Amino acid sequence: QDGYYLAKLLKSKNYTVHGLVRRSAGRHAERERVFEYLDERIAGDVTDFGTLCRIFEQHDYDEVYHLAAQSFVAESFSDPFSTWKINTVGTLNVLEAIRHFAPNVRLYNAASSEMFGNEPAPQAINTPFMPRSPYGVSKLAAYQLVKNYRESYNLYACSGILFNHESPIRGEQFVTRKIVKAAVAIKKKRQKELRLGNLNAMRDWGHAEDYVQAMHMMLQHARPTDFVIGTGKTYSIRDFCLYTFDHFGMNYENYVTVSPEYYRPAEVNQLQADIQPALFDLGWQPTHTLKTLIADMITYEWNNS
Ligand code: F7E
Repeated sequence: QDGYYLAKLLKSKNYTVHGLVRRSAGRHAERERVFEYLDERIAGDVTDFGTLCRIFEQHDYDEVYHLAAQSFVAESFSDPFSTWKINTVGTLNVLEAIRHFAPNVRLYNAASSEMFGNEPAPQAINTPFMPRSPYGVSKLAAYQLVKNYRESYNLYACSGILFNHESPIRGEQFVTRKIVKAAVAIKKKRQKELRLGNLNAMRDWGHAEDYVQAMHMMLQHARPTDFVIGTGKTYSIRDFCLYTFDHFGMNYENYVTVSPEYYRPAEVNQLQADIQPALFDLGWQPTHTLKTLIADMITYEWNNS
């Protein structure tokens, strides 16, 4: 999702865009679509240090956006080892390869609001980090590594602590896409009910298309600086269900059931970004509200399912 919108943005600014792409046997249409704006696909994987070294040795990049991750929080509880390897060791591989072969590159690293855990909202750059999942821990270690490499080796390396961001092409396991997909399928009489986990968790949801703008702006900033990126608003999963089903004149309570299988061993209860530095120091602001985000997701789902 983020790679797609970022490549689209960079092409509109006349960049040449290379994407690091893992080999995959299948040709899933949605997976293919994310490559639409790439000038070149470079075969590789962030867990493979040798390949990263070769790539940075062979190309003279100006900017690197490190977005690769095992990004599903629930999966990180069932497979913490891969999560750590991809998210933390993967970031270390990128940093080491850049340090040796491309020390003048500008690096953006995708950090996450999951690093805050249950610290009281709103969360800011100086809020303590108390992650509640192997995913959050892996992202926090990667964030600290980026900071450490910036300070130790004088690299232009910074992290965006991004709160949840969604879009029509969000992965289908994430709660927003799951709700929108189900509401459309129920309206089209292809599905009868939707099973979800904790409806009381609260998230600060923005649109991925807005958030890639912030990534780009961070790399144009005079000094490498970490920023918190969100909308500053927070809503529950229940609110998201209510607005989405309401769009079709349906009451979500008639279709949504709560199932313990979707509960997590530890939950992050409320995320809400303090976006003052993003507004005033970075000059970025979101253009979407939760309702325009939902409308965008519904339109795509309706036309493509
Ligand atoms: O869950 C609750 C679930 O999986 C949101 C990733 O991009 O944002 C994302 O992480 C909330 C949680 O995203 C279901 O318990 C209820 O409280 O959509 P999600 P996430 O875990 O917040 C952060 C910032 C990242 O960095 C991550 O990479 O929704 N929830 N019922 C459910 N969640 C899912 N997936 N499925 C359910 O049925």
